Amino acid sequence: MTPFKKLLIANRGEIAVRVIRACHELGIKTVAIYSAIDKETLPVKFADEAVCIGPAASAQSYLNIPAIISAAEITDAEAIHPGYGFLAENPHFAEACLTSGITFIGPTPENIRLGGDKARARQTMKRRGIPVVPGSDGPIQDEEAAIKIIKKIGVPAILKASAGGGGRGMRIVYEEKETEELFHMAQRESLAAFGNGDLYVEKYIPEMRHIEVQVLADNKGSIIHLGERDCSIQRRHQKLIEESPYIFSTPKFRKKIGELAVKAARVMKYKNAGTVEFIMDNSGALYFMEINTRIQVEHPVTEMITGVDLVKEQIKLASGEPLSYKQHDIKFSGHSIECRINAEDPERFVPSSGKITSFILPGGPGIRVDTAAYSGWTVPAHYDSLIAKVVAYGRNREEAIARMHRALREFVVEGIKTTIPFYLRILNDPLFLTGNFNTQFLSKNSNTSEKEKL
Ligand code: MV4
Repeated sequence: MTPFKKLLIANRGEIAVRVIRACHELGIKTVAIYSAIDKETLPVKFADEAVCIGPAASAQSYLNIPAIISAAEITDAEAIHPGYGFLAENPHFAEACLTSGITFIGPTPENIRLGGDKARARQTMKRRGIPVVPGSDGPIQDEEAAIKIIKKIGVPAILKASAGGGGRGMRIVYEEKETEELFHMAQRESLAAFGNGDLYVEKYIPEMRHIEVQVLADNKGSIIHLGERDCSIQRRHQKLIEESPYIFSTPKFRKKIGELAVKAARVMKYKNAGTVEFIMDNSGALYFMEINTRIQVEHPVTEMITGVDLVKEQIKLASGEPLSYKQHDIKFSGHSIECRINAEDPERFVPSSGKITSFILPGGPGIRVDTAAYSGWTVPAHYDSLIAKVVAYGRNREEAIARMHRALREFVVEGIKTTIPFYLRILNDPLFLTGNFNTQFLSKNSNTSEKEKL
C-alpha cells in the first residue's frame, strides 16, 4: 500500500530531488513545479510530470501559493511536500493545502505558527518545565520592559526577533545603558524583515554550542527522537558543517537531550518531522532555543547514523500511518558529517552564479552527495547558493573526516567558485579536529579569515 498515488514537490534544487527519490522508493508518482529559469533542472527531469508555475522571481513562483495549489489540482496530486525554505514554514500555505483537500507533508498550521513565534514558543516551553536560558516571559512590550529584564539577568544579554531567523533583528547588549538604542534597532530591523517587531530577551551565552535533536511524531501522539546534531559551525547564522553525534555525546547525554526534545514536541502536540534546537553552555547545561517545523538541510547526517529515511517517514506519517519505529528500535552507529557546498567565493562568501563547465562528483565508501547540479547547468542568481551537500559516514569521527577530506579533494566544480577550498581548510584545523569549537569558531579563527560582525 502506497501512502499516496501522486505527490507534488513545492521546491527546487537538491531537496526537490531528495523528495522525488523518497516518493519513487515508495511507489508514489511525482509532480515537479518549476520557475521559467529552472526548466532544465534535475527535479523536472526526474519527476513523472512537471508544471511551470511562473517566472524566475520566487515571489511569483516558489512562493506563489495559488499557482502551486492549482498545479496540484490540475495534476491530481494528493499531497504536497514543501522541502525547506520557501513555503515550508508558512502556516497559510499549510492551511491552503488543507482547505483544498491536499495533504501537507509536515506539521499542523498551529505547530508552524508556534515554531515561527519564538517568544511564544520559549514561553510555552518554560511554563511546561523545559529549561530555557534566563530572560523574558514571552515577547517584551517596550524598551522599559527590556531594561527591567536586563537589570535582573545582567549583561551580556541578547535581543532576538520573535519572528526571527538568519540573525536579523538580533542585538547583543554588552552594557545596560545601550539597551534602549539596541532595542529600537532590533525592533526596526525585525519590522522591516518580517513585518513584525516583536522582540524577546535572553541572557547571552557567548560560547554556546548549537545542538539540535531530530524528532518524528505520528498523528496518534507517539513521538520519538533520532539523536542530536552539532551545528555549531556557522557563519552569519548559516550553518556550514553539521555532524551527528555531537563529538562528546554519551548514551546518557543523548537520553537527556532526546527526552527534552520529545517533551518539547509533546507539549505542543507536534506532528511529523521537526527539530528542537538547544543552546549548550560551557558547563554542559542545555536550554531550549527554538523548534524548526520542517525537514532540515542537515537531515542526512541523522539518516546516515540511524539508517532511517526521514523523508519517507515524513510522507508515511502525513498519510496517517503510525510511526514505523519505537524509540528502542532506533540504533545509532558510527559518525556522519555534512559540508554544505555553496556557489560562492570561498574567501568572501559572495554568490558566484554562472555556468558550471565541469562537475565531477566524489564517491566511494561512506560518501553521499545530495545535489541537483550538473555539468552544463547554469547556477541562477535568483535563489539560495547551495549547490551540493557532501555527507561522509565513518565508523568514527576520524574516519568520517578522512572520507570527507578525500571526497572534497575528488570533487571538481569548474566555471563557478565554490566553498570547497574553505572546507578543506577547516578540516585541517586543530580546533575542529579536537571538537574544541563553538558558534564563535569562524569569527575567532584566523585560519578561516572570517571576522564576524557582532
Ligand atoms: C544566542 C547566542 C548566545 N546566547 N542566544 C541564535 C540564532 C543563531 N543563528 C545565532 N544565535 C545565537 N543565539 C543566546 N541566548 C548566540 C547566538 C549566535 C550569534 C549571535 C549574534 C551574532 C553572531 C552569532 C553567531 C553564532 C551564534
